[in-house]
Amino acid sequence: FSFTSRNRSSKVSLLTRVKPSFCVRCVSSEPKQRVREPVTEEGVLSDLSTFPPDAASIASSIKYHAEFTPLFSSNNFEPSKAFFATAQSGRALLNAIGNLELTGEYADALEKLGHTLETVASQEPDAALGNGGLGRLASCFLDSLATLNYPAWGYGLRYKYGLFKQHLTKDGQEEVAENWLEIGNPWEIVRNDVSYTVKFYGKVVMSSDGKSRWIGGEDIVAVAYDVPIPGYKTKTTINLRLWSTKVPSDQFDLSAFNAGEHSKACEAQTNAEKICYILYPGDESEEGKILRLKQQYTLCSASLQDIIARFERRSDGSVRWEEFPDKVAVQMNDTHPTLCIPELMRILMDVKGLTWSEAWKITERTVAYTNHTVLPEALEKWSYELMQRLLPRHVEIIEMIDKQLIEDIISEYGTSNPEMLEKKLVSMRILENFDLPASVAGLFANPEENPIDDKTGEKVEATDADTVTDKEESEGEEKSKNEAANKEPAITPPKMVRMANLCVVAGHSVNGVAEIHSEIVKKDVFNDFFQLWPEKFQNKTNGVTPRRWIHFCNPDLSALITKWTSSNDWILKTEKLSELQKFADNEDLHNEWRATKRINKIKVASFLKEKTGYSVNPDAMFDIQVKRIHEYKRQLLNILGIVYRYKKMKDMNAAERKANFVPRVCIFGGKAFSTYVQAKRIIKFITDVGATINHDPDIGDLLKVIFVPDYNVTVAELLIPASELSQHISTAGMEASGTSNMKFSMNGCILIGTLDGANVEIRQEVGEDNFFLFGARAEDIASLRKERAEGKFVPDERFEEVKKFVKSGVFGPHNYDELMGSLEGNEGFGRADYFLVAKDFPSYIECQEKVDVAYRDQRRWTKMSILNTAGSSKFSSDRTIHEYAKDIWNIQPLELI
Ligand code: HBZ
Repeated sequence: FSFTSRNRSSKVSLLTRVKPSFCVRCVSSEPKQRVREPVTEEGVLSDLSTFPPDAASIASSIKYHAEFTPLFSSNNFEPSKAFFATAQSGRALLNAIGNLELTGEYADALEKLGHTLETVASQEPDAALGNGGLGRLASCFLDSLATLNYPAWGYGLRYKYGLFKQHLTKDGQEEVAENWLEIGNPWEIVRNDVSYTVKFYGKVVMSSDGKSRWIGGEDIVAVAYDVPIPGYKTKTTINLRLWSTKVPSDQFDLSAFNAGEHSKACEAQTNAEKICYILYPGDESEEGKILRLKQQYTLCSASLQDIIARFERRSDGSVRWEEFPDKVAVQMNDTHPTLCIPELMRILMDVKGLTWSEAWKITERTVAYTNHTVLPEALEKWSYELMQRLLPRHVEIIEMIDKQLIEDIISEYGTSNPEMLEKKLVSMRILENFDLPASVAGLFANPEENPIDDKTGEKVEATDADTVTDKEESEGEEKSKNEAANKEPAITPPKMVRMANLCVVAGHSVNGVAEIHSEIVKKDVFNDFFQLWPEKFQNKTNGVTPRRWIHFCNPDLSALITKWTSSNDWILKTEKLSELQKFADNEDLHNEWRATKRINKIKVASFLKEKTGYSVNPDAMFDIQVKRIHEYKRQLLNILGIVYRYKKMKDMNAAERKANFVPRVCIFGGKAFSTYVQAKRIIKFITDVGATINHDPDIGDLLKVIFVPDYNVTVAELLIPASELSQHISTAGMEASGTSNMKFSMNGCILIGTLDGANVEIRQEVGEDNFFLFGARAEDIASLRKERAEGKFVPDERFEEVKKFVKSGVFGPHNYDELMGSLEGNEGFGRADYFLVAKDFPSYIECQEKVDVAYRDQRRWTKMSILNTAGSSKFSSDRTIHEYAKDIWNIQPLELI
């Protein structure tokens, strides 16, 4: 959307969602003062000095926009000095005009044109350029960066098809591609003047000056699409730069086309364009793997070229590379942008002529890494062979970094304990399943025979007694040959590149995203690195933007908070939310609080009716679990708890049922990755259970189970304000943080959860009495799993009953063998209840009974709800961003003066 004011046209917008990547910042030497840049080729992005325009001019702008989308003119561009990760942000319109405080004017203007703001807003597609928490976190960070006037940019890929749309059929989830760009995207500005060549394949050659040079075999072009991100109540608008890929114009094979070989002529074009077709293309096939690696490299290469070009432009002809890290920070949002490390090294050495050690110092000071998962299967590894084919020079650099790491480890630990040293090397090396370099291999060949003097680092000469005779040696060889002949041929494990290890080695900072998670990162996932470099490790507890997640999505609650805290300052200073504590028992607030929640629940009831056909009672408790479907998040525990409840209800007469149970509407939502079979079975099971219970006349309004199709940011904005209980019930130690837990708590929802991720801190902040806690603790999980695997665990009788009930066929002809089997650890059904559903089941259902008791006492419940909102101030992404800025990026806000 373009707002045209009297004498200037500025474009202000927000994106929807994008796969996350990384962040860079440049630091101005003059903090607190925003310097007007000379005109650059980057054009105008965010001069908002003439805002707000009046309603009439907005109306004329909207009308104008409907007919013609103007290209951006190129003056007065005020680029931010830093950049950050890409994001998944849901719809943009209400957020953008809300941040600019133009919602009223905009609504008036639309009315003059015969439309309501609500209808117009609902037309915007929820572009899905991210997967879940990771991408949405980056969006919240962009909102906070802009709001707090930090000089930061986001970079990402402009996928044509983001995350799939989820349809629910009788067989469960069906994925449907959605071209969110089909009707055009008014929030983006194509920058044909900002494009970079990205190379793949080819070979490395030595040039005459003795330097390595990479000659690429396949070139593509990455073109910038800019998405402005306006901050709240500030003139600052930052940029999210998304890359779209195409073939270089001189590479279209005209003669092939003219000769009628149309497909051949278009091949290069398709190859280039498919890099940005979809988010997370399936990577089971070799082609899929290549495509994903191409995506990652495109993002890293184009973004770094862009950053470096900007740094050079601002250096006024005398580039001092050693200052690069003072001006630029790259925050790698998970491991997807890891290739930034060898790419920055390559550019600095091979293109800018720096030495290895100069380039290494700069790279180390520039990049930092955020870890978002402890699941070993989610820590990315790439096939060495594939990477070497696609990016031969980068692999050389990675090998050098690996070699340097080996030297560092040896110099730290010495060689007197080869066993310990070997363990360290095996766990810490970037290259997995590789032989040791010749320089150190001798240490481990036969440590007994080749001791190394710790002090001199030299081999101690073997004595006569140690010497193996030729005969003994050949006998030994013969024996091994015979053994080998009798054995299955040994499978050589594939050589891999461990991206997370590379990030930890090269980054000057490594952070987890909640206190407990950062502790696990130090004590477990990267413990060897922590022992070597303890100073690198930090915690940065996640946060969410209170603009989108309270103020815009829950306007009635926002107004209530403003009324009871006497100002709307809390939107920027969330610590003011704690002022609600003093009214936690106030009856008037209670009444208003409950009325607000009820209005939100009524909206959800009509949404559910429209999407699923089910009618629900708005006076029932709204109990919600919405998140990606994953075994560790334990949607299975939730639904088995519901089955238990249902079974108990069935065992009672109508009067007993009514007396014993609080009516509940249990809402699920979330997508399963298309190849994650078990997650898809969970969806199917939930919908089957729902179909039975919802049609059972004995049950009526006492229990409804609804799976909301196609859960996305927009659906979250509707459900969260209506929630009363929300479930964050992952196996302890497995959820890095969670961010929806923060959004629910802010909106006065009470959480039931394990001591995992940010739950731990939420419980601390809102008070133990205002959080329903159950389940095993993270520190006990390993021994519980062991006990389970050894067959020592005896499941609770109630759990066994529930499984039997499911298997009896109440929920349809399907037998759910695979799902139920996974909880028993039967042969063929994977790891024996690895996620400890059976173990936590009794404490979960007992905790749910406490929830019912609390809900019956509406005064108690409302107080708990108020205290959740009041205690949620820590979870604003403004707090998180201030911490990143201070502890990792070393940047200051730059206010527009
Ligand atoms: O990042 C999530 C964590 O599960 C969640 O606990 C945390 O709150 C959030 C933000 O820190 N992680 C993801 O969403 N991860 C991914 O989406 C992902 C996707 C593909 C991968 C790896 C991770 O290859």
